[in-house]
Amino acid sequence: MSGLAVRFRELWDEIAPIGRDAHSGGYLRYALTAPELRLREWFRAQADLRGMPVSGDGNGNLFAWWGEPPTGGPNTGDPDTGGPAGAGAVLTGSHFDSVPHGGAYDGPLGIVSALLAVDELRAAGVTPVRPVVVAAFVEEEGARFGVPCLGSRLLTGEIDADRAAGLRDAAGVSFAEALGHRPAGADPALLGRFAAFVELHVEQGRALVDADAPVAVASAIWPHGRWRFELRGEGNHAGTTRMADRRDPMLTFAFTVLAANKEARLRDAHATVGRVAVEPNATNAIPSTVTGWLDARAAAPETLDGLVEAVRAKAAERARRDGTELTVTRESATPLVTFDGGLADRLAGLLAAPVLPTGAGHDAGVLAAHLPTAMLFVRNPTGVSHSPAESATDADCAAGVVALARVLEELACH
Ligand code: HGY
Ligand code: MN
Ligand code: MN
Repeated sequence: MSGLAVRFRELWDEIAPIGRDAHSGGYLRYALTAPELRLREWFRAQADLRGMPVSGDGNGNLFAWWGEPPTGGPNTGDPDTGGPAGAGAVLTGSHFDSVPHGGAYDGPLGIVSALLAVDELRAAGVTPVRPVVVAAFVEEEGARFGVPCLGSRLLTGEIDADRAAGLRDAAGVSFAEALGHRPAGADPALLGRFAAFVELHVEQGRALVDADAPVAVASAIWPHGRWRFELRGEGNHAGTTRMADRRDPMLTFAFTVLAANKEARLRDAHATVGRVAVEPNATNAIPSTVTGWLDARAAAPETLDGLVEAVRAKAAERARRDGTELTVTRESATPLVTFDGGLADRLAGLLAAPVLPTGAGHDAGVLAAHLPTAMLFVRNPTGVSHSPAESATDADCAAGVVALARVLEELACH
């Protein structure tokens, strides 16, 4: 195994146990909970070992600076001096948080690889002429507070700080309470210091396996979003209520899930209902309410719109038949992201790597609307993600570090 693969494994093994569920082998690293807070402390310690000062933006995002960090200011920007501190910085990194029982690599691989890429450049005697900044974005998965890419949406102003502050987890804890303060919101001064963002991420599919390549460059992110389907009926006794007398929201919900699956297949799109809440959630009680979340994604915006509208219409039609009431609420949406073509082509040429679209959302998808942004994917032999089965070999992770180091050298060191 190469020296870099050994160094990767050593660093990786420092975080691998953190938040890992012994039963499933998956990770329970929800934003700002104990495991993720431990990872944030690990990140600060690693940055400290490298002499990289860590700044925050008041939204829960962390930034480790190789080169001159900004000073002062409410978040970390420095509007008073307006100084170029950190001007033209190249941002990299990713997120630590996971979906419930998620894989080890989704997020942390981008952060560990960025730290190792800095090590590689330093070992080669390379010094950046513009700062290289490693980010740890908060709540990328939206697994705790329900809005994905919450940290990067706050930084860029794509979500209102008051709305974010009031988001609550399943235990009723607000984001502001978990953060310890109201999030600071948009930080244009800090954002303006970044000339580009490059996020390395484990591939969430098998395209690199099929291409027999360890690393790819991203071309686009499918438009996608989350819609909450709330169905209200009449709670009643499972044993004494005749079938004809029921107003059962579970029946409407079941039909809605089948409709989502069919409408997605008809459009070559993706529809998933992986989360449901039932009240009162008792074996011998007809539910009073059933709430399900639709995750819908498609290659084109109009296909996505058509899919969601078709599912909503079919659910509403079924609700009328079942005597139930339906409310559909969009909780988050990400438009089609087309990464900076010039940057993608430049990196694909530099790395001799294939260029791939993805159906997965990322902080890079949010930042792409605000600064030149690129993504690197690292091969995942199983192609599976958001599951303990997610994987990557140390050799491919090392190849990802080498690729990221070359990109950072290209963007920040000349
Ligand atoms: O849901 C997604 O696509 C991403 O993993 N947050
Ligand atoms: Mn994910
Ligand atoms: Mn991710």
